[in-house]
Amino acid sequence: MYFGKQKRNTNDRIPPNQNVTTSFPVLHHGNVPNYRELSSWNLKLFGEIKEKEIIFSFKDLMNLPQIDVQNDIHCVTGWSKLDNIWTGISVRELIKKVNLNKEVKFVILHAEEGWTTNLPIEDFLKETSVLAHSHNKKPLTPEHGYPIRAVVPHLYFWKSAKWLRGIEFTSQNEPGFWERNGYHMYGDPWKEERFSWD
Ligand SMILES: Nc1nc2c(c(=O)[nH]1)N[C@H]1C(S)=C(S)[C@@H](COP(=O)(O)O)O[C@H]1N2
Ligand SMILES: [Mo]
Repeated sequence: MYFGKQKRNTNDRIPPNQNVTTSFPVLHHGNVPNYRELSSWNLKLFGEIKEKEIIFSFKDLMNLPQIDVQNDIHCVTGWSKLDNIWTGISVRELIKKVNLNKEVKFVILHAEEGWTTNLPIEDFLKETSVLAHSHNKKPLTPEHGYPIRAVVPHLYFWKSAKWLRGIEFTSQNEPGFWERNGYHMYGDPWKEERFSWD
């Protein structure tokens, strides 16, 4: 599946003040988790949902329908990487397992070490959003988010939480880690929404 902008030429695919790289930079705050095995790993869905919380083991997640999505990613520090193929669980499939309360308007993605990021639920539910376990057909390396990372490619890449452990559904837009430190609450690369004052 290609959900990207294949009809546009390469230049039209690069948001303002971004430079294309063919490498895959590693960028994060904190430590890379070291998982020996995944038996105690889980993903918790919680917040304003009827079930209060739903816990998926790694195996539960891998039994959900898998998709491939191809897209471009844009880091707020100025690099863009084109034509990534991510394989994982479609967020739209995952969400079918949850009964959201009517007031839910946002999600907070929770990663290891308490790192968080916030985004509107409709952005998270786009058909391009995926909980990826593989990049370009290879399992994610520890630095890039093994075993599962979010990929929300139409927003700056800081919204794509590596080492995802929780998805919280909220009615209020609460800033995550970088958002509390001056980054934009939304982060549209086409509008250059880098910092809170942009
Ligand atoms: N858990 C976690 N996820 C994170 C970050 C982080 O600090 N912690 N940094 C974000 C930022 S700023 C970017 S640009 C991308 C980088 O992903 P990469 O290292 O796979 O290129 O991860 C995002 N996801
Ligand atoms: Mo970033």
